[in-house]
Amino acid sequence: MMTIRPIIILPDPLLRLVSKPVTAFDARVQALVDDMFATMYDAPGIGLAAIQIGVTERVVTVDVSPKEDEKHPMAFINPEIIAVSDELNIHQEGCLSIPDYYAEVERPAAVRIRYHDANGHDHEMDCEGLLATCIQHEIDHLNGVLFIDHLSRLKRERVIKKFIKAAKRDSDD
Ligand code: GNR
Ligand code: NI
Repeated sequence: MMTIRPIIILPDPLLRLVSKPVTAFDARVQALVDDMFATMYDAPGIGLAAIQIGVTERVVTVDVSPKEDEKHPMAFINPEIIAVSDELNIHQEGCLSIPDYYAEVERPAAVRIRYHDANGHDHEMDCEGLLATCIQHEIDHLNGVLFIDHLSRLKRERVIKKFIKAAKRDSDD
């Protein structure tokens, strides 16, 4: 059974937790990955970290294939960046946990990652372009870091304030 799960939104404090490594590659992790794909495609988003559905485990799903192309689902368990390029890249980012806010973020243009697949097998992968941006955004989530943390303090605090107000309004009505 694949379940679309609710995505948590700023300023939910869960978004600031450091997620725990997966230690057992069992049916439960496979079910979590399946739910993450269902939730990510439904949103729709090009990536999702488990914490965004309230699960504090180091699990990421990504699909950066163009909408009109075939799906190319990728799951990364316990992903780690093992090398970064000197070259940087600026990309406009958004986040399903910070809806309708977009800003340019500078990150390494290419990264090499190490990760496990859902069966526990070890892999390394070179990422560039949108995939490099996305996987860095997702690994940030596993460490409680949001893309707004890469912006100026003024921009970041403005966004956080807006979402705190929106959450208050929602709890008042
Ligand atoms: O859907 C998403 N798009 C996106 C665009 C640029 C850089 C990163 C992303 S990830 C985001 C989905 C999300 O919030 N993942 O955590
Ligand atoms: Ni995000």
